[in-house]
Amino acid sequence: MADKTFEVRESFAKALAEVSALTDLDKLRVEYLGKKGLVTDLMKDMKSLSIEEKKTFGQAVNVLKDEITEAIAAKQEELKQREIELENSRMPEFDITMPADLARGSYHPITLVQRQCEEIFKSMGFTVEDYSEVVTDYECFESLNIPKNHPARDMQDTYYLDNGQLLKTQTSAAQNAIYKKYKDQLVNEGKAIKAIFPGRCFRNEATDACHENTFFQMEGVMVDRNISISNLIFFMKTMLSEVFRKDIKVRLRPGFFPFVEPGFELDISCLICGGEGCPSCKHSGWLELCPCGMIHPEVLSAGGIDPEEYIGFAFGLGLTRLAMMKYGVKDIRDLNSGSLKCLDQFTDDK
Ligand code: FA5
Repeated sequence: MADKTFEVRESFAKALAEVSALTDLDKLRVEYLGKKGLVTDLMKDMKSLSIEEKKTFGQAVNVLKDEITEAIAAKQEELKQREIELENSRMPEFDITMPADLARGSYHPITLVQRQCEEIFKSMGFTVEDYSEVVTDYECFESLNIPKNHPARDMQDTYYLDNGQLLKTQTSAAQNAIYKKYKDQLVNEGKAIKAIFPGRCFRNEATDACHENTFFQMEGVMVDRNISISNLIFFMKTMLSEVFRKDIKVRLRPGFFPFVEPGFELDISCLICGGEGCPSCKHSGWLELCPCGMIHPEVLSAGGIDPEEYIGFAFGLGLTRLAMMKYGVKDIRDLNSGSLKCLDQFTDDK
């Protein structure tokens, strides 16, 4: 019987020496240690032996089994190591101390304009709020005095999700939450609500030089006891003169939005064509930039603020269009294109 363990040991050693891949090693393990393997078979042979022989033979088989198990584990380690070395030898050599041979990254022009606006409004006491892109119908429309089936919904072709939520079409969707967040401070501490909330908006629009289906807006609200249209105009003027640092022509005209009363459209003279008319301004010489108005009493009520006591203004700045005007980008679609040709140029403005 001792010969049998010797034979199995010899044949295993030979077979192991020929293994050069992990998959083959596993096959070998099954061939020797598996349920129907050669070592297991040896045990079956013990039936015919005396008790004394069984003891000696059993011990010999167990020793063999341990040897094979250890040899397989060692070979497995060796093969894994070899695979790693092979993998490393295929990797290109690089020196991490060398300067990168890449074009420099840059902030996106919309990020630059957004940050600039945030700084301007922060310096005037506004807080910067963050808000989600997926919102409820209540947040985006109903709390803004736009009930179901209101015609104003047609202006914002909306991407609805299966669960009834939607991709926000306007940053105004954050207004209700902001009022609720700060109303106690307003009432108990007499602290005016002054907040801006930049964010990405989505509308199922046919795109052109000044319309994208994904674009940025920055909402701003101020609520206190004695707010007037003059306050609104002051903040709009300050923001625009800080952003452009030069004289630009603006015009204010009546505009309808169910969540403000009165409402205005604030347009700027197109800086691409100097007001002559071009595709960027739909050949009108003016670009709609920042609708605004005095917050509708229903909207304040929905936010838990008593409209008999408090009043406020709101505006919805088109940040993407502002970036176009500031940097002279003629076609809004270039800004979302990921085109390095366009975006690389903003590197020095970091
Ligand atoms: C609104 O979205 C209102 N929520 C704005 C508002 C806020 C009014 C607070 C009153 C009070 P409007 O749909 O006009 O309004 O969009 C506001 C601005 O976002 C536009 O003037 C424009 O600058 C920008 N904008 C709108 N649609 C697009 C688009 N498809 N692509 C790029 N910019 C857009």
